[in-house]
Amino acid sequence: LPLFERLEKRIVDGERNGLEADLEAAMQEKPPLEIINQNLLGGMKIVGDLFGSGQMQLPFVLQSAEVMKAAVAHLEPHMEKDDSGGKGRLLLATVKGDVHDIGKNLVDIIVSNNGYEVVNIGIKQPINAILDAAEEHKVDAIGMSGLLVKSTVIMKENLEEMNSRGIAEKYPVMLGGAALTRSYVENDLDEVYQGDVRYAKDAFEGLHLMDRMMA
Ligand code: B1M
Repeated sequence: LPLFERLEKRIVDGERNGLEADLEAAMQEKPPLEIINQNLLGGMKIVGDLFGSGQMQLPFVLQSAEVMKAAVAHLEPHMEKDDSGGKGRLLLATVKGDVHDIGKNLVDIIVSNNGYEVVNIGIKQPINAILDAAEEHKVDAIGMSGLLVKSTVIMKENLEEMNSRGIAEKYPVMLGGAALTRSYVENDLDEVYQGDVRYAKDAFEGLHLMDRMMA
């Protein structure tokens, strides 16, 4: 197979052997972020479709996710960056009950490589842990990720909790993840939250949102 098709297939097949060599060759052709966006994410999309239609079992999805993570980790040091952190501080978490973190970690990479400091507290984070960390690290905004449909409900509950603690004005919130839609966030959740809540469809929109929210 040609290099870029092979890279996509490596994600689908969860095949790690020779991954680094292929990534090195790919970086001769295009920048790391283009490899992620154009080739690796395409592989993850196929995995999602195969899993969703019952043609792929969970352990294989996990293997694909691990190859994806290894690939991103290999590419990350080669990205152009402004790691000054001076533009503001963002807290990132995957919400309670949800383990998906590839997308959240991509947001971390893009945002922290573009002048922000990111406090990434990981997966399955209940609202108490999110708000404690936000307080402790004096963040300027809170980002929540979730891929399960039930995570969209958790996000709503989290916003309600922030309202009832009277801290909605203090923290603009950015939400992302495959189960969300723009209209759910910008219409339904916007009505719920007393502060500023916005939707990011991908990591770059996340960065642009930060630029707007921090302006
Ligand atoms: Co899961 N899974 N999974 N899974 N998994 C989905 C989400 C699913 C849609 C697959 C499917 O059925 N087609 C489905 C959810 C269905 C639903 O809720 N209706 C599903 C399911 C059912 C499950 C389990 C329940 C399966 C089971 O146990 N029977 C289980 C859930 C466990 C749990 O969370 N409690 C489960 C487990 C797993 C693995 C562990 C095997 C693995 C995750 C590994 C990991 O993340 N460390 C996994 C994977 C890999 C997937 C799919 C195939 C791929 C997700 C992914 O990484 N995509 C996924 C299919 C899909 O999403 N269509 C699926 C690539 C990633 C870059 O995209 O995260 O969307 P994404 O991020 C994007 C944007 O959304 C955005 O930026 C990124 C791109 O730039 N973004 C943000 C994301 N977060 C953001 C935050 C922001 C801003 C933007 O600001 C804060």
